[in-house]
Parts: sequence; C-alpha cells; structure tokens
Amino acid sequence: MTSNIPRSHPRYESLMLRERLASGFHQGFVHETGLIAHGRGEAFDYLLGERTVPTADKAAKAAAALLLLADYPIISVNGNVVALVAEEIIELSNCVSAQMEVNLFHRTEERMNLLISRMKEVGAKEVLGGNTDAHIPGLSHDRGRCEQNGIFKSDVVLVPLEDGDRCQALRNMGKKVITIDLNPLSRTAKTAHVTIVDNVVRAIPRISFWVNQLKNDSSSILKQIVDHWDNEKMLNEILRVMCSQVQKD
Ligand code: PTJ
Repeated sequence: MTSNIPRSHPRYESLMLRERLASGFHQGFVHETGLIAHGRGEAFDYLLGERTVPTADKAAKAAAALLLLADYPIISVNGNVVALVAEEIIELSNCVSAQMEVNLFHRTEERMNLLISRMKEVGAKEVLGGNTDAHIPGLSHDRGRCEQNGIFKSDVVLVPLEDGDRCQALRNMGKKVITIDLNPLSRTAKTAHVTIVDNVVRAIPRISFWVNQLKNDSSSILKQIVDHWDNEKMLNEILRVMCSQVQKD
C-alpha cells in the first residue's frame, strides 16, 4: 500500500477502506466496478452515520440465528468482500462451520485464482469456487456457476454485496438468503430473507458476536428469533433513520 494518510485525518477509517479496495484492484482481485460499488456504499453509510444502527444489529442477530440453525451454511465471497473482510469472514466461517465459496459477478479464471489464493494467504483452509460443477437455475452466463458441494447444496447462504438476480435465484432454489447491503432500496436488500443494512466491515464482526452469544441456545429459541424477523419492516425503519439524518443535516 502506498498510503500516506495520517491517523489524525478525520476520515482516516473511511480512507483506509478505499486504500484496501484500491490495493485489491491493483493486485487484480477487485473488479474495477467494485470501486464504483464501494462509492455507492459509502454514500449510504454516511446516511447511517457510519455506525451500526440498532435495527441493523437486530438483523445481525437474526442472521446469526439462521446460520446456527443451518444444516449446510455457506458464505459467498466476491472481490470487494475479500479486500475488506477476508479474515473476519474466515473467523465467522469457523464459528458456524460454514464453507466459503468465491462467486463472482465479473468472473474470470484469473480473478477466481487470485481470490482463492488471497483467502488462503490470510488463513482459509478450504475455499470453494474454483471447480464449478453446478449451475444456479435461471442465472445466465458465468454468474450462475457454483460448486455442487458448496452454494448448490447449501440451505442457508450469506451473500454480502450482491446483485439482485442472484439473490432471487438462490431464493427460488429454496435457500434462506442473508445479505449485507448498505443500500436498503436495492433489489438484493428487498429480496433477501435477512438484510443487514450496514457496512460489511462492521456487519461481519457483529454476526460473529451474535453467533457467540447464541451458540448455546436451543433451536426453539433460535427459531423464535428467525420467525419474528420482519425484513420489510426493518427496511422501512432503516429508511426512516436515513431520512432523519438528511433532515438533521
Ligand atoms: O467481485 P465481483 O465480480 O463479484 O463484483 C462485485 C461487485 C460489488 C462489483 C458486484 O457485486 C456489483 O456490481 O454489485 P452492485 O450491484 O453494485 O451492488 C453492490 C451493493 O453493495 C450496492 O448496493 C452498495 O450500496 C453495497 N455496498 C457497497 N459497499 C458496501 C456495500 N454494502 C455493505 N458494505 C460495503 N462496504
């Protein structure tokens, strides 16, 4: 990294996230449009006050319950996710015994290999996605490519920073879908069973936190958390938070 950003800079944390994405882009594993996607995320994060709002934390708790209830959970990762939270994803996958699979919007073999290597460099033992032998029905081209023993077989999928088509296609396969998306108006946010409207750098550690809190609870308690989750209501609450921030400023 070539950054000379002083720690005292008021936007230090935010600028460091940009640096990580820029570095991932220069290394070839973040797609150029990932930089644009991040900028959109930043704008929504401003409206949240760059913090985990209580509703988002409740979503992280529901996501943790869903992952703990899963028979075959999987965490789907893309370029931005690896650039921002590779280690945190590995930690979460260990906590809930989930597989990790690289699944890309802009798929090339080169990016797949770089991302799998990067995940292994920072501690992942196994990362799926390189040997695709199944297809998510209804998704055209390479976006639907996945592994039979990974996304295809899973019952609960965590798909941070996604595009709406894939989220819907996974739902159509009967899977429970958890997403992390700072844009509460996106198709993904509206389609998932549990949407965490928060920055992925805060959301993944919060899911791990809740997994540790809930891991000794009975499945009936976990089911209650999931059954009481109302995603549409939560998205409306988040929009209210964002609108109040605009009015305040
Ligand atoms: O690595 P690839 O090829 O799979 O491509 C990844 C991107 C992100 C480029 C691709 O999935 C894409 O184009 O995504 P979208 O459709 O732009 O959606 C990304 C969503 O994530 C947007 O709604 C953003 O607001 C949101 N977002 C961006 N950065 C963050 C975020 N949400 C949470 N945390 C972030 N840091």
